[in-house]
Amino acid sequence: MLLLLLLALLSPRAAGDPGPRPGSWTWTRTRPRPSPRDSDVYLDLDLSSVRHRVDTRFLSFTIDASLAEKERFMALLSSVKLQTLTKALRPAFLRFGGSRQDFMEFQPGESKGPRNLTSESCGLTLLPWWLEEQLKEEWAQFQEILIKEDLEADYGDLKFTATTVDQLYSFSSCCGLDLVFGLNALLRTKENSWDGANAALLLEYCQARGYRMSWELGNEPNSFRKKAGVVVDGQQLGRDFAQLRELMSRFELYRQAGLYGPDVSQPRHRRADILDGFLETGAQSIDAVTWHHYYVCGRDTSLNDFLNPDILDTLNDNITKILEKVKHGAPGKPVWLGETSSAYGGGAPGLSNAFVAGFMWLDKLGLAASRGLQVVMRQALIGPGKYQLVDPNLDPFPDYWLSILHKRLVGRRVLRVEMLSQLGQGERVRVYLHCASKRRQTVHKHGAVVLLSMNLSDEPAVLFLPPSVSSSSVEAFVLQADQPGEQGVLSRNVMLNGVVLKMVDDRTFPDLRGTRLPPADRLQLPPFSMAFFLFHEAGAPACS
Ligand SMILES: *[C@@H]1O[C@H](CO)[C@@H](O)[C@H](O)[C@H]1NC(C)=O
Ligand SMILES: *[C@@H]1O[C@H](CO)[C@@H](O)[C@H](O)[C@H]1NC(C)=O
Ligand SMILES: CC(=O)N[C@H]1CO[C@H](CO)[C@@H](O)[C@@H]1O
Repeated sequence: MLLLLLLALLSPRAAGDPGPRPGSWTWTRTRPRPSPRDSDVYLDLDLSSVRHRVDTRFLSFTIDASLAEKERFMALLSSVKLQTLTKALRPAFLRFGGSRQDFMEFQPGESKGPRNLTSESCGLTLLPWWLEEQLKEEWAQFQEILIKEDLEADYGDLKFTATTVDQLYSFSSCCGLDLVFGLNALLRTKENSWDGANAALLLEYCQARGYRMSWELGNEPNSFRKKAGVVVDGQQLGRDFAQLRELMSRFELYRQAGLYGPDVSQPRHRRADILDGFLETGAQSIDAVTWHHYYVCGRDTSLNDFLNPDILDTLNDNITKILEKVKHGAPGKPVWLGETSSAYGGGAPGLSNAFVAGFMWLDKLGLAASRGLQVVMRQALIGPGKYQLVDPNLDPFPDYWLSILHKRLVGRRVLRVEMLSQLGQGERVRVYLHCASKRRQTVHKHGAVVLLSMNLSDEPAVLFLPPSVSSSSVEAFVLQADQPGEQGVLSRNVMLNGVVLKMVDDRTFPDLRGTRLPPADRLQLPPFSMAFFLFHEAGAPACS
């Protein structure tokens, strides 16, 4: 069943008019429709067939391995506040990796942590507030050193102990996440094949402790030359993965465990060519093909880039390229964005942690699902740089709030929605459609769907709804910066339906309910806004 959604535009405002205030979005009752204009946007929805089904852990995230550079910072993972925020993002994978993973060596030793993790032992290991305050302060300073190391791609060897592994596992297990551990691929023999001896020690330790987890090997192997003066070609890397798979098969706990790779950078010039060779020899060994993506360089970008639909579209081209390679080299393998964010090099100061970063994040989530990518791992939950989900004080950045709404509202089934015309507007309105999350009771009973939408420009847009959807009640979750206008998007505060989002205390979330709206035939999407519109009684056959 194809339905038409008509999206019309309000007439342009007079110059000098500051425009509607943030939070001033309104629900408009049915009025006679204006006749279609050149600038009208028609959306074509298909509520009857499932286009793709993504993983239950679609929205996942990473911890950058740099957190382990000083073991004491791993204790930050025992923060009450961080665990509260993280639990709300389950189910998800937690990938531990990044540039430093290929310089890390495990030093087995006695473990101090509790052997069996129960909800009681999770409670016991929480960090006392005074220690948390002290660590956060030191961590904020230490980040500067880490960022400098990253800039210079200057990494020293890094030894990590059982304590690091215990704290990482305890965090992921207490928060209900599935841990993916990135092993060092730069431990190599004279013949330039992978030396798995150190990994064997780690697997032994983890099995003895009963840690259920999955594995990766190597981070952005296409830049090993730059980082370490070592060249590993794709076919050799594939053989290294086969060797790791063989190693895993010797451990009862890891015989069936996941192995993901090769975590190559996004396709640019010939950089992704390593993927072709890798798939020739390594495709059998892996459960998903992983690659990384950033839109721009953090030191060389601008607000315009963050609001530019052409830049958002480059991800689509990258996905096409990767899917082509996988179709040829490993047909049917799931494809994951194994590490991704707005800007590489630690993010863009003032942008990657501001409200405006949400356009890249929400568009990436929508686009990746619509192309059938199974998992998207956000760099990073916590770490150095500007693109984290929480700040050095462990308070949420705007993208955290966007993530939590996505997790709560958006289901696994991806539906088709297309724009039939948007004359001359450069796709500044972007929409994606999913069945609502299973957590919403209305999805089975009434075929509830959720429309992900954003407006990248400075004028309000009106969404006209087709009859089937317009007879449904709507729950609207409209996100805006707490400051008006184009500069307002640089704010680090985000409002949900006009109210700034902020934790009540370390264990208590603010009200994240939407605004219930009566059925009507149009919705207003304010300037520079993102929104989830949940249609409770859409009756989508694909969702019931
Ligand atoms: C701890 O785990 C082991 C093995 O997983 C199990 O046999 C044992 O009963 C557990 N002990 C407690 C106290 O839960
Ligand atoms: C991938 O995206 C980047 C920008 O992020 C672009 O420079 C590059 O050309 C794209 N590659 C392909 C193959 O589309
Ligand atoms: C709010 C809004 O519409 N701003 C933009 C929303 O999208 C339309 C259609 O592309 C643009 O014309 C508006 O400027």
